[in-house]
Amino acid sequence: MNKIIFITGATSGFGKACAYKFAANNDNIIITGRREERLEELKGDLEKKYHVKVLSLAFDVQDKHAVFSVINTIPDEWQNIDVLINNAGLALGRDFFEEADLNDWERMLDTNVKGLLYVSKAILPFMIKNKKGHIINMGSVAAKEVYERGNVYCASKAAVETISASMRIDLLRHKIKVTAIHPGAAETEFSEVRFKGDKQLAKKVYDGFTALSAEDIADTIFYCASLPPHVCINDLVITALAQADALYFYKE
Ligand code: NDP
Ligand code: 8X3
Repeated sequence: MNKIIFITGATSGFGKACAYKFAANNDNIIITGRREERLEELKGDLEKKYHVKVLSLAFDVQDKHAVFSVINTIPDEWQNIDVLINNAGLALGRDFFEEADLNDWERMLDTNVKGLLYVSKAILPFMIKNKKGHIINMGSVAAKEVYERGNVYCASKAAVETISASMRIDLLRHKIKVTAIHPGAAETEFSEVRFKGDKQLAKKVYDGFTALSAEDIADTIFYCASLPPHVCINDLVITALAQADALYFYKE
């Protein structure tokens, strides 16, 4: 197809699975994240397996100046971005409101909300110029229901849902699609990050049921991005069969 796909958080989980999915479709991929060595390894593998072009850009989405200076200097041949996948994000901690760490709250808001805003604002001029584009924002079931000790993570994803709805309205006149995807529990590095490296605690999250995989989410995003130009999936919730919403699971 040879579209250009810009993915934040491509060093792991959903973002990395998206890079493989779109590369397998012959699309050219801009992969981003903070861990440069992982980006270089992924770039090498995608180029070797799929013979597509890959541009790797290492930056922290929390760093406003880095976001704008990196994106503003993208080489000309990479500027016709067709799809932006705003996926970089994280949960930090699972604590009662009064016990939660302020630094965790700030990092979640800076990454999940402000980072998404910076990247979108930096890329939009390219899409507006081309009068086409598709922004896919990573929400969560945590945007739909608040759960105990989810406080600011849930709020950050509710913000992603609202920002997506607002973008969709404001970008209508530019013919830019906006899709928000809200996954339930998916086994990636997400819980290891949330529990700050405690692998046992992270693994327990997925005990007793078959969680979603990163590939399930990549397949869904690919589907949303492959619809005819006049069709847009606005808001999509996807969970494992064993999960009804953010709160209810059937575990064996
Ligand atoms: P992973 O931890 O596997 O991947 C997270 C990705 O985000 C990594 O590539 C990481 O890259 C990147 N990232 C995190 N912080 C930053 C930052 N400050 N700047 C740039 N990149 C950053 O988790 P998932 O793939 O599961 O999560 C992806 C998204 O999906 C997140 O927004 C998450 O909230 C959401 N989500 C996850 C669910 C799940 O159950 N797994 C369910 C619902 C939503 P690096 O560390 O190299 O910077
Ligand atoms: C990640 C899924 O249930 O941990 O957004 O909030 S959950």
